[in-house]
Amino acid sequence: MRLAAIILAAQVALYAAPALAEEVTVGQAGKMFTPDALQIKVGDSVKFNNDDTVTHAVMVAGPMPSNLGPIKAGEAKEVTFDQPGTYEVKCAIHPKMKLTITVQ
Ligand SMILES: [Cu+2]
Repeated sequence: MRLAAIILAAQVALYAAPALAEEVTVGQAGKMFTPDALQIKVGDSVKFNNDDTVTHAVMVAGPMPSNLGPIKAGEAKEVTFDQPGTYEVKCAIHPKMKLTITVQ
């Protein structure tokens, strides 16, 4: 009975917590970002999966620029967006790869 009360209290605390930051996954296959446009919230992070057979190098331009460096085939890197705005993401190796991320 006591254990049940503790579990119930823990569940209530979980539901009452503010919305947690989300992790959105972007694929890189066929030398393309999929999707090529994203809308996320401040504090969310984007995980760049390299599903290709070649290395990609993700560069993020915008209010909080970052250079993720090379991401080998089968690997992934993640970046958190703590500032709102529009970000243009490119691959430094394949300039045709483009992704726009809007952070609100
Ligand atoms: Cu690339």
